[in-house]
Amino acid sequence: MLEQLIDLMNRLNVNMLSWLPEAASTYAQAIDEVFYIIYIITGLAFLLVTVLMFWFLLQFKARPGRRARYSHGNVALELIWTIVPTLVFLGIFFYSQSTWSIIKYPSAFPESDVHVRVVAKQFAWEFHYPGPDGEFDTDDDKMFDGEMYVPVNQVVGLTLRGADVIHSFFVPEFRLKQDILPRRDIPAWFNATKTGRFETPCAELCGPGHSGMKGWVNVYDDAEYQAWVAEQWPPAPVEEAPVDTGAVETGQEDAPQSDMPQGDVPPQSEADPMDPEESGQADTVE
Ligand SMILES: [Cu+2]
Repeated sequence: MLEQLIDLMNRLNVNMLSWLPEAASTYAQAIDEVFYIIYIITGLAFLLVTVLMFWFLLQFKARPGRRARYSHGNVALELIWTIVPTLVFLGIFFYSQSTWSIIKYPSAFPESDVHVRVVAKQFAWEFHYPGPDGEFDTDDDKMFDGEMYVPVNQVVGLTLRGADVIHSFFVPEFRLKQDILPRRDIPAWFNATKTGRFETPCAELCGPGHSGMKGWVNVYDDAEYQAWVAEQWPPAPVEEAPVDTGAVETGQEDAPQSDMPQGDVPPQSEADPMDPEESGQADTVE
């Protein structure tokens, strides 16, 4: 019924209803339905009030011989206009409760294999990845400035952390918006259903650079995402680690395969500059 109504309004090109950006997460549709229902209810209330107002204006305008009359009120009318809106609000509450809870209550969150820590600071987004060990604040962590990379059709668990003032993480296409508070980790999640590049503007006025505070969520398909992971955390150094600790000689024996170790060194040297940044930022956050 609702879908048919939405479809009809879209076909009639009722522009207010086509202003929403494309829906690209698993719960976007449910959020939109709640939005449409509230929109239709408030739209009807607006029409009713406006029509009644003009009708009263004409009906009770000043006329020769008509005197003003004192009215104490009408108990039945007052009960009706108290009870009806109360029921409407309760209806909206119960209707939206299931959608709200799965997005906002951590106990209702789905399991996720991909975890990203989002650090908001004046005026940038940092996206921290725990690396292959799955643990944050370890040596294999990586931080990406303003760019998040996630796989499509997978639950992505977020930890939203504020470094200074209140910010708000917002991905319009996912219908995900969550305030970020300083000194607090707030969990969130999404499951993107479309690949692409989605903007994450900060949605809370956070200072003079607020308007320039934005980042991007890059949603990759499985192959692209695996390739990205392999590029960021090349498997070779992990395999080589036991060789290094095992014996120095074997490490030298590997040396003739000069391409591999040389190829491996840059990622490590890349990783090293990351560490001071990482720990420095962690210090400022904590
Ligand atoms: Cu901000």
